[in-house]
Amino acid sequence: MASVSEMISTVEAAIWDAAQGLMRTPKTLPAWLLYDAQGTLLFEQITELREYYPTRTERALLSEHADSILELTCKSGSLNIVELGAGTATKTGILLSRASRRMDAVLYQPVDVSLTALAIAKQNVEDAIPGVEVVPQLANYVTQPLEIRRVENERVLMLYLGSSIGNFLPWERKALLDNIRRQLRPGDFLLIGVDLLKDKRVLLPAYDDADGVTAAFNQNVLARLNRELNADFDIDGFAHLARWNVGERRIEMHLQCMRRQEVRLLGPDGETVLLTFDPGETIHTENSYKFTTTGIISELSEAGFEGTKVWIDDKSLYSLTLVEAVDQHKRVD
Ligand code: AVJ
Repeated sequence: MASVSEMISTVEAAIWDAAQGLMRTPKTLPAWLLYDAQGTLLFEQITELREYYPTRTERALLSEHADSILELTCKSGSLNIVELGAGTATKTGILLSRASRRMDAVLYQPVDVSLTALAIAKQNVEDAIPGVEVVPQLANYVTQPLEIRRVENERVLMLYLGSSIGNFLPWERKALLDNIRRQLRPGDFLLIGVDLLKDKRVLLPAYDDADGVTAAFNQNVLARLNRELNADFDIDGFAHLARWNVGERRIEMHLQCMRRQEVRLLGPDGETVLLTFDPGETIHTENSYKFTTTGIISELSEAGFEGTKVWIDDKSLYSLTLVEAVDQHKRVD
């Protein structure tokens, strides 16, 4: 397994890679860049905002249906849970503590790009839930293969919560689900949480809160480039913009340049790169796709998952979908 310092330098190289999106038109940055230590903390604050319903709705669904989920997925006395984009694992705690009450052994393997988040996750879970072994993995689950620890014939329950899959374009989503399926064995489970399609009057405020926390979260990506690539963005010169793209069924976050700016940043070989931003020009920093239950089920089935069970809250804001990996050869399409 790669050492932590090796993994960190991989992340650093990826940041320079990510900055290439600023040299193209239209300017873009990948959404994962939002989650450095500061961004992770700001996102935690977002999840507690009145306007941001996904986290609390998902938490309620998890706590209401934890026993059904465990009933369906635990076929023996122990459980092996892998979580993609685990963050600080606050929601997972519900499932883990119910699991630890029912099982002799629970192994929890959180995977995230944020070292800060993983450290908090490990601490939180180990302090609060005795009997759960936490094995964190610093990895970008999109670009890097996972190293899932297997316990003999144990089935894996993979969690992909928080509608994180909504960050990806449809073709990226397909590649990601195919990749997830390849890392699982027939009989393993995937529990995926997605934000449902709804009125933009509910969606937009969730991404443009009155307290400006989402704005700070978005602007922090420039602060990160200032810190990590020695860039000199005038951050206050960029305004947070949340848009509902009805055709694509996604919320977009942008940073809109208020006045012309020239920005310098340091390239990997110490060279200075000059970027110019025109007034009104935006940097597209995130997509957050919204789903229908039939849509997500068909994407999962295309990737080789079946046996669907869906849980939805009474306002139809959010859904949890549980599927089982099936033997690709035995599939009938
Ligand atoms: C963590 C990607 C699911 O899209 O709702 C929250 C991130 N961005 N507010 C989302 C986010 C702005 C969040 N995801």
